[in-house]
Amino acid sequence: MAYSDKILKKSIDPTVHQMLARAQELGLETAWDRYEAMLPECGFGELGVCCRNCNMGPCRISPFEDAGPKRGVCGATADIIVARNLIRMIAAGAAAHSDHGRDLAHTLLMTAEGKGGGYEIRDEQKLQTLAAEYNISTEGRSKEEIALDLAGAVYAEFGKQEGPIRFSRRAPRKRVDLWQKLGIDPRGVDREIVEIMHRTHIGVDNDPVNLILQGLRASIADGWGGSMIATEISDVLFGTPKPTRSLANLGVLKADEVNIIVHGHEPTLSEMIVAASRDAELLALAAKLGAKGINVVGLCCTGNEVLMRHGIPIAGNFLQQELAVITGAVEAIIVDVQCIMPALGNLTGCFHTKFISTSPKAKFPGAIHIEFHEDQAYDIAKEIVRGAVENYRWRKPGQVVIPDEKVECLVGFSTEAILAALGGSLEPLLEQIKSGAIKGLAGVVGCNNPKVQHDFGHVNLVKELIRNNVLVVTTGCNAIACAKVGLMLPEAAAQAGDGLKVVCQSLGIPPVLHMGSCVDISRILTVCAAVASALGVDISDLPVAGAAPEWMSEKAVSIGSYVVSSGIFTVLGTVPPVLGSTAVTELLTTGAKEAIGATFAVEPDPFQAAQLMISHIEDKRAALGL
Ligand code: CUV
Ligand code: SF4
Repeated sequence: MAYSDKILKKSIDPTVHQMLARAQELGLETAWDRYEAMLPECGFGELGVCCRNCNMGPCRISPFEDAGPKRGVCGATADIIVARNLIRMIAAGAAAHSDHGRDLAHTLLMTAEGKGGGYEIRDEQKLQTLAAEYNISTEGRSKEEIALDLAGAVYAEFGKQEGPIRFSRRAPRKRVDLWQKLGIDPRGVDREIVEIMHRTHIGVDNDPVNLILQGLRASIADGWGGSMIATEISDVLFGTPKPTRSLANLGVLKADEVNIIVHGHEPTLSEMIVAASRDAELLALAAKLGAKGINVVGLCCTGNEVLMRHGIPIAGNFLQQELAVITGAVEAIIVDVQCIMPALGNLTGCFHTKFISTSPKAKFPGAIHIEFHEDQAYDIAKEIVRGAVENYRWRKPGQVVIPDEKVECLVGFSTEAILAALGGSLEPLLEQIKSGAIKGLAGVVGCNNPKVQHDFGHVNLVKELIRNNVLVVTTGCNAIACAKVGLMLPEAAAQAGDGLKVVCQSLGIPPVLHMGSCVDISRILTVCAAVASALGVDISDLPVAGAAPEWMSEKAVSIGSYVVSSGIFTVLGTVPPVLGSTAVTELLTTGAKEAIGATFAVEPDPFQAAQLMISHIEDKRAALGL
């Protein structure tokens, strides 16, 4: 079918074209329509020069040299306002990731106390490793006893006053020394977030550099604290991901089965929904209602979690959430927290689809709220799935349009799985990097954003990198974009440069490795730290670069900040709201190099972005004498 240019320009994904045409036919709006209706977006907001931090304002600084106010009512300049706004974004992002980590710590605690309604400790090996890291004795103790101490220890990281955050010591000694020298070694996860809110209150910190440094400190507490805790404790509870085959894109929805979408972030919910979908009683009920089975599929990061651990198919990334509903084939979309569009309430109202919220922290207009509690996890999950199954009878087969596209992928590359693929040590990877067969490593991550053509930046940046022998590790919505175009198959090695191709073929791995959800960017940090330590250098010395080609969330701002704070040059594909301050922009894009050994760059064109990353990698190789 031929689609209008208007539709084709919105995405490179054929399922998006098909479903946008379908939306048009049904008179339904999506994020793309709402984005267009929003244009032109607020210029002050875009530049970051609007301040609402007190009620003498709102104030906004004129971007014009010779006209309009240059100071807020309190006297704050554009530099101060931009810096304050930026670090408030970091605070929100770090809070989101870290609260996710805290919830996992809570689940571990309940499980260790025997009150985890169906959870168990699946990875004892990892439990032992983490216990050793925290100096928790393991001799002759049950896994529950060890887990109880570990849960207490990781829980305490959030409320610590003096630090250090244990996992931050996975960073090479040189990096930690640098953080300490700059005064940005985090003391506790919550403390750094709270301090941002304090410092950005009217009349507190009014030095842009001092503000940005606090932003970096909170972001480090996210990456090496909250997010890393989320990742590690999820592995203890649900198992550390191993290479697994699955499918990606909207075609994973099934015309003859009950379709349940898990959407959001925390695996505590999605794991139990998956388990409940295999319940014999519910399968029998589905059969009785004429469905061939119960098909759970994922969206966004919680989708990545169950994809990595159970091979649960992934229906799409952030901008596909509304499109999944528009297929008319979804009995329930079950959500917890983060990246869930409130638009789903109205939209599901046009279909038989039940929109079910589960977190006391996240309620939505038009949703049915069934609160999820860890101590009765399985029972609640079963009730939710039962509701979805019963809803199958209301599906209108005439309204169902499911795109055909579903693409195979090989996922599950946790740090441990990568080591296993390498035969147990990093040495073979280091050898390939030294020989130049692999030029370096790139972490490509982040969201979708209707400001840019959906998946265009993700896919083209990654293709360009592997073509130039850069091994790509990915998480979040970039990972889903890559899976959908077949870049996560060992066969995709054919699209890699000669050196990378041979390495991938001999190891049987794809040139693009799926490391998980956004909190799992902590896995990338762990790998980089291990490589740097093995070479006796800092992370900033490594031929490594990062990118977020289509980012949109505050979490992504925190991620970018901790990645740069960890010494990794990072290219953003959409412009952050900082251009209203030359001082802040220069600090982030040049000044930071001197201080922390890495900077941000902004480059919307993915081919140019790849060039920036490759030339950075080449400079680092040269400096290492490679
Ligand atoms: Ni990471 S934060 S749109 S899904 S990557 Fe996807 Fe969770 Fe951004 Fe959200
Ligand atoms: Fe205006 Fe200053 Fe108040 Fe911000 S803090 S709204 S710049 S007076």
